[in-house]
Amino acid sequence: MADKQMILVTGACGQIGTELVSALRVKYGTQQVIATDIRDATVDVSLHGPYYRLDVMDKDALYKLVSQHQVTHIYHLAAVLSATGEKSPLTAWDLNMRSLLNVLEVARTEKLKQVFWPSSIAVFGAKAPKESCPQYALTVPSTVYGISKVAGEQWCQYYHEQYGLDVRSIRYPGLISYSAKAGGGTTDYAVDIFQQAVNNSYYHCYLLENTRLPMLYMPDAVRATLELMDAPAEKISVRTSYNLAGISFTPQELAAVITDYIPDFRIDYQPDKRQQIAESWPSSIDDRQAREEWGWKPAFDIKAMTADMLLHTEREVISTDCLES
Ligand code: AKB
Repeated sequence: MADKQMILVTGACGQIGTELVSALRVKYGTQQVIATDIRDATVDVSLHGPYYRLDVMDKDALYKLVSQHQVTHIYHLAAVLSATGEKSPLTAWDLNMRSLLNVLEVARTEKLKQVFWPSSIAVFGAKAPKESCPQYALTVPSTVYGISKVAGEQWCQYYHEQYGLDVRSIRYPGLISYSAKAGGGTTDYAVDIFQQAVNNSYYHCYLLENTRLPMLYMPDAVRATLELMDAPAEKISVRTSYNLAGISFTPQELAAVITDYIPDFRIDYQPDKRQQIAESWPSSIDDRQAREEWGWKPAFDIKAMTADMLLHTEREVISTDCLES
């Protein structure tokens, strides 16, 4: 039996939130998971449990919800991603940092049991190794999103060391899912390509064909998150954020696997500004520490992920009214 938890999720209508909220509700009970987002709820998160509109920049509103519902755990997912962040760097910095500090402060003062906060492979930049990028490689990012993730990781560690807050984090690679749109990231092509392949047998890719990036299928990402949060505290030595690896591939390799299912699928390549961001990131990640400390192991390879994505993309309509996160 899972411990009694009262969980609040920010950015619940986003790509991770949509699936994480469902998984948390299955695990802890529908009424135990309060989904929040700045926008109107999507059907997925509102029909199946409590939903509140919350701007996590509004510290008072956050405090109010936490105390009204006796929240014990927060999964803080609301964020501006890499590509959108470059369009408005100061807004991205402000949103990503201030919202995290609001969450850490409410967790500290209200004595919450745990906080989860997603970091990203975007913490790495040109000074980190491209292949099998280690846990403790240099983090000198080139995007404001990456800068906010490096700073956020340090704040998480600070709250753990200074106040004993049990805050845990994963450096997600590009996430691939069918329930909600990806929004504003550099790795979004690996989601959009499936919609376009199914509907038009054609995809115009904004990255070059040989751009290899670390990716992870959403069921693996959700399981990793739950497993990290469940792990005994003494197993968690990284209080910044854990490297996590799943599948590394190029647009050309992904297109080749899609062609096995949709033989007339065609792709062409025209790099835009996101190419530069992608080139600043590692192409594969060394996640030994997560494997050794809390038993992380991905289940999906590129073939299994593609088969599952195509199966669900055919059947489901992707909702378009989600916040990016
Ligand atoms: C992005 O592309 O910005 C995100 C990420 C890798 O964190 N998907």
